[in-house]
Amino acid sequence: MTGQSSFVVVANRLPVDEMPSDESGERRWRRSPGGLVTALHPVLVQRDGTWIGWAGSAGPAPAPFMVDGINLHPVPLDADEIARYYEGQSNSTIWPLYHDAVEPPIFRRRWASSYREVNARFSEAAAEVAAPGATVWVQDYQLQLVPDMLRRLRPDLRIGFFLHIPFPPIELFMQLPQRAEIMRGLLGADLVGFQQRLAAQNFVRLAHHVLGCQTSGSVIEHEGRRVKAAAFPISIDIEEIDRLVDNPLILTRSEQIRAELGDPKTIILGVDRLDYTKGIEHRLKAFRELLEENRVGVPDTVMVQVATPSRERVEHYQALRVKVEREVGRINGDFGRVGVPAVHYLHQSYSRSELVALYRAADVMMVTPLRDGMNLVAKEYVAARGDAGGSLVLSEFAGAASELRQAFLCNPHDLDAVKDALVRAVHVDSDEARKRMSIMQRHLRRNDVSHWARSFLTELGSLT
Ligand code: ADQ
Repeated sequence: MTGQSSFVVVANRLPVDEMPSDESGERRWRRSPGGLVTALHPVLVQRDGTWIGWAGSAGPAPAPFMVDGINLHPVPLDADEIARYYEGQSNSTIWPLYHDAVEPPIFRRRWASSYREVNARFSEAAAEVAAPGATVWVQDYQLQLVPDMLRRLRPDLRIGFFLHIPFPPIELFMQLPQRAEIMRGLLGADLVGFQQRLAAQNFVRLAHHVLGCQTSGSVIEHEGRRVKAAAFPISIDIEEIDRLVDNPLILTRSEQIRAELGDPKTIILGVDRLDYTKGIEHRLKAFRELLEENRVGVPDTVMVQVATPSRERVEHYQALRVKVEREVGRINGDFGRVGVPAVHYLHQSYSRSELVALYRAADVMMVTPLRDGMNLVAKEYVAARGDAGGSLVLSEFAGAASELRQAFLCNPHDLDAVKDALVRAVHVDSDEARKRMSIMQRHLRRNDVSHWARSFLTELGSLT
């Protein structure tokens, strides 16, 4: 059972969005925006690669198809599996547990067994399309059992795994009823990549603690093989942002946004998926206290919070939406004026160009997650500020904080620290702001998403 592709990506979702079907009723797709697919596109095309993933709707999967030179191999999920494997085990057990349990993880045996079944299905699909000796790159927390399952089906393959979210310390990971199974699953890979060095170290320690593996530095001995764990901090598609920023329409749009907001002196911006790990409530509370203390005031200063709809059927997310919207209402009730709200709250998705126009309009970008694997919004904001304007307030608990050291860093749990960082970012003199921004931009230019993909694949290819 071997296929044609010498390079295979396995991810929960295919990198395409469905468009309305054409007149003959044929389904139509377009490549979704995103750094991951942009970075992998050249490798996929050059090596007749295949991307395996779910197409996004419940029921039978469409037949394999091709978009932009990439072979797409859909894996079906039925409604029960979406509820148990995806919303349950992936997003109500693993997601909160791996993010410091900022919301309590929920453990259900039925979810775990659905996760196992779906992981087996993805593994079988990969085993079917991979050519002899192919490289397979498995992505993220929804598919942690795939490396081991796939190795059992196809010992000839070179298997990499990359975790986009944090990997927790021993004390937290040990809560997981499937802890040994997950560790064995990941150790099926030759190379396990993380966003942060600390996460890779947690993984090595856990391999010893849970399975009794011998370890030496970043190498783990498992079932007679050597598995390497290392950090590969993900990044953004700089060229895409450059192209957007170079478009005069976007700069016009950004001026228009400022005018629509009443030409305030300072625009503070937040852009996040509406997720409890992103610290949206803490940020709003910090802004409210600054208004109460008259350290900032409407209409000179306004805040724009974009909160992208996310995982709307998961309970924690429904509760978060209510809390965030209540807080926005409270701030606007207390501090807004007719026609001038203090917080503009937008529960919507945007095009890439509108997002970049917002980045260019914002004087201060607030990225204050309680825990985040990387946080690409922080990197996108810096990349969009080729004018070296603007300031970034960044949580120490975002992976991006290890690289963007010139941001105004703060502990999002310490409200006074968030307020101080915000005030410093609002009042920083323009020379200093420019210097900070330029250093961070230089870093991103050398470390974009193609660099990330190349480093991972080179390391995977060089392992013996
Ligand atoms: P996310 O938790 O989704 O990613 P993030 O890294 O910030 O978080 O990426 C979000 C992406 O969505 C950004 O590219 C952003 O521009 C886009 N986006 C956000 N709001 C939008 C809106 N309203 N409209 C359109 N686009 C919007 C996970 C991990 C992160 C890790 C990434 C990549 O949680 O820590 O950085 O994967 O590995």
